[in-house]
Amino acid sequence: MPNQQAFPDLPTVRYEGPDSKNPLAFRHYNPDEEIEGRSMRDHLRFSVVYWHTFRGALSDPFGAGTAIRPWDDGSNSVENACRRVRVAFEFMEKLGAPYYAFHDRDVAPEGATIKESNANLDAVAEVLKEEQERTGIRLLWGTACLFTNPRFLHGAATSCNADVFAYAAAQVKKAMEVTHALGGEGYTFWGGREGYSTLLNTDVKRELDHLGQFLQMAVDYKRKIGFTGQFYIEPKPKEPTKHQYDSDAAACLNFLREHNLLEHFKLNIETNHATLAGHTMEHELEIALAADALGSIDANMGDTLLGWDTDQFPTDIYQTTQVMLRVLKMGGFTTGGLNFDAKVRRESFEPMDLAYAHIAGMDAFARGLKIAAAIRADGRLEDFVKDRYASWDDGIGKRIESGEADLSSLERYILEKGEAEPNRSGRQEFLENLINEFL
Ligand code: XLS
Ligand code: NI
Ligand code: NI
Repeated sequence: MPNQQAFPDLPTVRYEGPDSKNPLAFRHYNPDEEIEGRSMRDHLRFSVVYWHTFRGALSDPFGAGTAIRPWDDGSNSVENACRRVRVAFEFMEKLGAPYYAFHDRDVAPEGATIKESNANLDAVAEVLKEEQERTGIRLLWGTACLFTNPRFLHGAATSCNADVFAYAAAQVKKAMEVTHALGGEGYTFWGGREGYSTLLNTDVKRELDHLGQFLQMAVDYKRKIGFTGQFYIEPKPKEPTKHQYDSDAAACLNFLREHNLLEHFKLNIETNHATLAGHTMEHELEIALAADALGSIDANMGDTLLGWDTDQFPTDIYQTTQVMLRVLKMGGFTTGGLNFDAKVRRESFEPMDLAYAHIAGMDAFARGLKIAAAIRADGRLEDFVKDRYASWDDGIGKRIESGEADLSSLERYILEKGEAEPNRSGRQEFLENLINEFL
């Protein structure tokens, strides 16, 4: 299928403003519009994922795939993979997404040997490079799929089988080289099957140490080849395993610190993973931010009534507002972006559903960005929080923060005072209403 024909019904998607009734136009994402001194394009840094969008068949544990993808012949050939690349770039170009992300095995078929797999990847990477140059679309991050092939059934870096560790290392080496060659701005490590299904057969300490060694090898190799992209770890608490070692932001930070890796990694936080961990997305973002380790975001959302990683397109404006408040607080992305690690529902099986889904996600985040910026410009929320901590700005609070106090001096202080200052109301409902003013 020649270029520009896989999505004949998809025009170049343009901004038409909030009153537009055109479902193939943006009502909020206006790439060149400046917010807080930066274009929306640069704030949001949207990225399309190759795996869900171009490889997802829309199957579920109860049924076969439903997706209609006329350009895909269903074969595992390199030729089919190369054709798919052209289609992906046609889609992303029409959508106006500046970035994409892939796993090695999404873009190119796995061969009978790793040698063959590497050759397949090189062949497809040539086409990726051509299309990147043609369109100006860039690679947000690359990664290696270390969980689909049955050899990884016990995990990759945390496998009980040392040969599997070696295989995974070889695969990461190649995936990093290809990411580097394509000018990738980052490289992600998501734990795949790095975890356990039962502790009865698991040496946790040994597995965690192996994971630390594995990541250190990646850091060393990165330096060796001069790859300057950002490394990310992506927390997820469970699924496919019962427990994943990189369960949440706090667990990842602790792991990285313990293994002296913290300076080399930032976190890639995914909304549905946060909720699977029993946290809100804003909690995970705040924990990452507090450690100066927020790198990138896998933008999606879950369903509170379904207990798994449903990876839905993010359309909840309340949620996108919360996310963008944190991104703005951080001062914006540097290497990261909003990567739509999201898939259309099994019932949304037509090619055009991919367009509707991305437009919905992009507009929801654009709107979240505008709302977040308005909340910040208004200043009442920020002032409230600042004021809530006023007791730390001078007097005893200031002395504690500056390290001048100790238990004895604090005892003297409170003996003299008799009782702590009365507490002020947290005003939660007032604040919730304040946010609603902007929605
Ligand atoms: C799976 C993860 C995965 C990573 C990339 O749940 O979200 O898609 O983002 O390996
Ligand atoms: Ni993800
Ligand atoms: Ni996920």
